[in-house]
Amino acid sequence: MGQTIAQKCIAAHLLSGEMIPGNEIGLRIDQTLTQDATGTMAYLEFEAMGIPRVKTELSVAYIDHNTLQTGFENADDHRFIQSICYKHGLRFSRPGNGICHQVHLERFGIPGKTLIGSDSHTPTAGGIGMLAFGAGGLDVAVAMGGGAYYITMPRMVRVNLTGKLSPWVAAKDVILEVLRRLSVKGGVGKIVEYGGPGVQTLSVPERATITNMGAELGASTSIFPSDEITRSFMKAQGREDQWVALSADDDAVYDEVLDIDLSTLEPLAACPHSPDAVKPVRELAGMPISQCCIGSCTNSSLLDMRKVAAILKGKTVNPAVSLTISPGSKQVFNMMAQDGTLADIIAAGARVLECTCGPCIGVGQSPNSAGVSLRTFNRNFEGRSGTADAQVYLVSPEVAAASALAGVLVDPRTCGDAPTVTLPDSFLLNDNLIVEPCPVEEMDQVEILRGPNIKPFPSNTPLPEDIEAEVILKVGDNITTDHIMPAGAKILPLRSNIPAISEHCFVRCDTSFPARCKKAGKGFIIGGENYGQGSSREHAALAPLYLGIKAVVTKSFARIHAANLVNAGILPLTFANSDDYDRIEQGDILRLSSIRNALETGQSITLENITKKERYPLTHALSKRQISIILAGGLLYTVE
Ligand code: MIC
Ligand code: SF4
Repeated sequence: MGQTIAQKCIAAHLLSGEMIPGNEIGLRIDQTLTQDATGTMAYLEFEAMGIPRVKTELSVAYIDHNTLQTGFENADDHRFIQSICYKHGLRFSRPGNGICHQVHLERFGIPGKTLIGSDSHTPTAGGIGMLAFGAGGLDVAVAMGGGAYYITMPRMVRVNLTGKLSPWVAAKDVILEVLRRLSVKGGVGKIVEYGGPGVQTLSVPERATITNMGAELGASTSIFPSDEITRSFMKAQGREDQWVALSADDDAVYDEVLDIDLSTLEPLAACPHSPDAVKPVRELAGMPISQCCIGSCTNSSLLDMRKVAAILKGKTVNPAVSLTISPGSKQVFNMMAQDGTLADIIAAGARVLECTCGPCIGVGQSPNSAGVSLRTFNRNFEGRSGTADAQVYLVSPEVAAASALAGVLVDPRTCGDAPTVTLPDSFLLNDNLIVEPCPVEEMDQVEILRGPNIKPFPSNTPLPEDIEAEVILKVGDNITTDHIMPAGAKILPLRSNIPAISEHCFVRCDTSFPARCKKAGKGFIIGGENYGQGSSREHAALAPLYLGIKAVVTKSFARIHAANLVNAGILPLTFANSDDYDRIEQGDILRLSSIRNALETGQSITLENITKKERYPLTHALSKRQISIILAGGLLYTVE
């Protein structure tokens, strides 16, 4: 039987397990990446493992999230990460070099190789044919040390692309269409693979926009074939020698097939507050807007910027609108400066920001109260922009730029001819913001620079035999890690300080959560479907751990968050009958009796509601390996 692209990559990297959907498999990881907001923890964990040099083919640490530096914290973190990289054999991408996923695609991604990154949008590299996963920092630390990365063998979805995008319709509209059809839970437990004749009409940056937002489907990852288009992109990046062809076998078998005729698509928008609340732009046209933000790891390529510049050229941004532009990388920024597109953008009145995540993670540019913001980003969760009542719509760069001029949401198909822009035959190659590690013989002399905000990883004890505790919080469906552990300019500087950041845990849902946890000393969280979707931030597990949360019981979990809970030593359990969720109230006292024994022996698990005098059967998806991690109190206690 033939294989899919992902199955080929998995087979070539398989260290343990069988490639049967639902089974745990261990993969050899060729490359890792981190960004600064998750990186400090990942490197503290790597240090705790005592491994002198990274064992991967390539590991890169990017500084792209926390570059605001309103205090010493971020700058201290940058110096810490830089010194770690220098000593332990990683490349360091200095602040100003760009957003991790964009730079990785340009400079380091290799078709057929495996990559894990401590950021949920790591699958962006699937646009160049890499098998790339978002993971918690601890999993990345283990992979840097040469250990396997474990996932549940996913099922395979094929998105069959035919036709060609019409003028003014963009790659963003392709992934918004997939989100509209599949929803934010539709990709859970699956790898989304793109194929069909339509693939040849999409450039690598366009493919990367699509794989980037596969994260919003909840998919394990997304991947495109590596073909002649990939080859010319790599050639233009001076890396043709690293190109390999990669495609699915003709008789590959998929669990699900989705057909999309590109020529039937139209401009789309994801409405507040979920990436799958997708509507045609034409239905929303005329809506007044006050902000447009163009950039983020989804849409910040040179191609995107050139389209935007062509739309803005010779015009002025509407006085009611603030338009920000964040190029994805120094390469993009520099080329915009050289080819004049930057001048067109500046002349039109756009506010040009650094090439970082910026507004996407709430680091600046929060909209006005109840403001309508059009963003080319990938997430529009409530409050993520930093303004609690802002209305964020996710759109293509074309829609954002045309609307910024009009002051209202416009369907760009009403704006005349679409800009025709192309990618260059060769990109500007200048890796001077990548710092190489020190020679091995010098590493002992390298001092690690630590700031006072960097606090150790929270400790845990082995899982007790019985857990009796209160339900400190009950939440609904689709809780994001932005709810659990918010980001933004005020909270992000505390990413290296779990005691301090845990004061903000769940405050978007309930401001008294941290105080009530501390008072109770231990507790349960009850959640609905798709609990923990969104970011890979392990802080969404470490802060609850620090606050005494012992188990989270839900209707279902998002993949990366469930793995982070296990790594932290918090039990992720699910209701066998999802109606039992309704029977539990916040404040109820729950009990898990003989839980160690039940996990070790595979016996059924029952949750006792002492307050209501009821019992609910529970299930879990833990592998044997994960059970031993939970029993030990977390992954760090099992690494030799
Ligand atoms: C995000 O988009 O939410 C982030 C910030 O990039 C996160 C990582 C983090 O929380 O640091 C992600 O997507 O994993
Ligand atoms: Fe940065 Fe936003 Fe991309 Fe996350 S989604 S990596 S915050 S640009």
